[in-house]
Amino acid sequence: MPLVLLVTLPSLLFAQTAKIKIDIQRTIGEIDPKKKRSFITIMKMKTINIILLFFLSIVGANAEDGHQLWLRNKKALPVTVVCSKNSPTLSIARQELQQGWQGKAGASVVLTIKNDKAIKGDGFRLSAVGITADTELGILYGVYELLRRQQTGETVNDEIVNPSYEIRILNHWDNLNGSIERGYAGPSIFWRKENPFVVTDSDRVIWRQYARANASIGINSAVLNNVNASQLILSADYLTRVKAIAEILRPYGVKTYLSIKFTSPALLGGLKTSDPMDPEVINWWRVKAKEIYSLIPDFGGFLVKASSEGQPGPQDYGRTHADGANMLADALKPYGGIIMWRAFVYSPNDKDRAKQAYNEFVPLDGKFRDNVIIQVKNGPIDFQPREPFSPLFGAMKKTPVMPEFQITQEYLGHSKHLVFLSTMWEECLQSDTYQQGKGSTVSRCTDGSIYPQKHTAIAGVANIGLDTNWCGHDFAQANWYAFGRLAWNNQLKSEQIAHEWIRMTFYADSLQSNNENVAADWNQNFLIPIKQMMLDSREAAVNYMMPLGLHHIFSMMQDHYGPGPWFAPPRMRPDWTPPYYHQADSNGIGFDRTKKGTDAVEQYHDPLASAFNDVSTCPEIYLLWFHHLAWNYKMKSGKSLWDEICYHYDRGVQQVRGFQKTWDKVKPYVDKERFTNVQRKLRTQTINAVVWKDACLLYFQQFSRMPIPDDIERPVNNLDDIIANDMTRRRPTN
Ligand code: GCV
Repeated sequence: MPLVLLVTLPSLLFAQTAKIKIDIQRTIGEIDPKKKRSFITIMKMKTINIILLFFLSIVGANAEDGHQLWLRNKKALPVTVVCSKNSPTLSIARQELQQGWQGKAGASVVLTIKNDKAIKGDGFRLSAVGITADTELGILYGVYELLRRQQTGETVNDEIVNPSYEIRILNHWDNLNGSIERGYAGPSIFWRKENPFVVTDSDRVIWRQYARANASIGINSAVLNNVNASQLILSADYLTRVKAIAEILRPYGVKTYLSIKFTSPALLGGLKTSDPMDPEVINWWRVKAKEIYSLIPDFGGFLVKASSEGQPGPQDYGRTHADGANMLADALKPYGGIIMWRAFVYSPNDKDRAKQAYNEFVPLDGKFRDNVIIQVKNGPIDFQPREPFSPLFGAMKKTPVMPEFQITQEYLGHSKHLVFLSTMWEECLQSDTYQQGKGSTVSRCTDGSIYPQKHTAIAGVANIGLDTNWCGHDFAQANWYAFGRLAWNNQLKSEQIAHEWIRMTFYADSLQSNNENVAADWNQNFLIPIKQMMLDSREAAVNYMMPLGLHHIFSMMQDHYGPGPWFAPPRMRPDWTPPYYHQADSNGIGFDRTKKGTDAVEQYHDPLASAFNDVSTCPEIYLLWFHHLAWNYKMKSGKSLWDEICYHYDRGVQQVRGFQKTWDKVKPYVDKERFTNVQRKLRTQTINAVVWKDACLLYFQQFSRMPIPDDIERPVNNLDDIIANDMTRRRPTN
């Protein structure tokens, strides 16, 4: 805050308060005595508000660049930490308690490592006086939980807290030259083009901060490089750098994994083939595994994108996914390593891309080694704003399947749009597959509750880069946070996650007084509206991008940012063009995946298969995913399908405008930097939402030939202009 304001504000405040006092005295003499009491109350409130505003203006003036994420420095109270052991992890635990204690001043916390049958894996027993766990990492997670509860005002009862998944992993799509595929927050924190093998102090600082942030939300693993992998990652120089990274991540419990290229034996090792059945290839991987584990004894394993989107794989040698995965699994087995084999496969020849992963993988159920997990994207296509869950989650009985969520907003406005993804992941995790009858949710099918699984895991494609605030958008940090929290507890509600994140990210140190008015005011005027904005934000994006089950109608298939339902360059493979997905023509719109169409519904268990198949029971959120319907099809609301589409696009625009208003109102409660950054991004988002609406309505109107309902804002863009100038150029830079 400028010095001049610091000096003048108190005197202004004093003058204003004194004036109010005089006003009160003057006025109450003149008014009806019955009204005096309420009048005095109002005037007192006015005084309190002014004091609060003054207070908040000081708070708001603190510089915040977002780098501290949800771990912002707090004024810690004194605490005594009792722990009979010592280790790098335990000293982090101790230090975190001492630097962040918000409980009773002078309290003692006892950290105890001892076996307890009720505690699983990284879990712990929490009480007001201490934490017990089987492992040091359990202690560390318990410490973060305790501090979080203190900060968010949650109670601490005597309870066991166990994680839902054994492996809670971030996938970094970071290339070895420092760029990030689908990254919108600057270059990689792990790799760079210049001096790639020099490990600097600032590398170590950022890796440590990264590890701490992950540990604080329970993330315990990271794949350091892109699934579109270079064979070079397995070369000696890169492995030495991986070792350096692993050493920093280790005390925080973050295990290192790598993505590998299936043809590394040929490309890096100089072998004639990379056929997984070839003895030399098998041996090459064994030797490589030995080399890796000699450098990184706790190395986690490999993530593999094979026979997918042009990446080489076992099918190039006439082998199956199981042949490829098992060969690698055998190489890592002696060291306890794991193979995460991705099921993201589709070919241009298939009539329906949504069916392919299931068709390829279900026949292989039971054929994988027990250290292989199949990694499945939440939906059957590709991280769209809304998809039904992938039917593979309800299909495999003898092979563990792990969900892959996308934290980076490839299809949700990059780091320009405010979209809280927790609600989308919650929707997926809570979807019922009916695999073992009612209640077989995706969460239960993947966390070992339904079938015993040797390993359980969940992955999130990271949104992290070298940007000061890590994620590009201040609110995109909430998605990293939410992924960690859901990976730890897949039954959490987005409302709670948003609440925690806002409380930890925005509640300023200087607000941490015992003044109830300050806290109540902050809750009422900041926490509640901002939480609501976050909870509504994903649905808003669905509304202005692709409502009612529409999907993959983006422009420039390499960019996936703006609208492009028209995009179909000659000779492009059809499943890389939006018309393949929306199927709009003069008869109607939508992809017919019913029994009369591609029969994708058949990949779901009943009663879902029948519900999706029947237009009258298909949830409207998935309507055009499963059905091709006439433009005048009558919706449940009584409106025609065309009108309903129009109203959804319009609602999306209005929702984002509402977010702008919400944000502008909370200005006194936010530091200037973050306020301005978010305000600018919301402006961009609104401009973009209008373009999405205009583009889609004007394009589809060519087929529907129906008017845009009167009460909806008229388009402000012309379709030919939008097509000619893609949105990347029309959005302001921020
Ligand atoms: C890493 C989509 C993305 C690609 C990504 C791929 C995948 O197609 O556009 O960038 O590649 O998914 O998940 O492998």
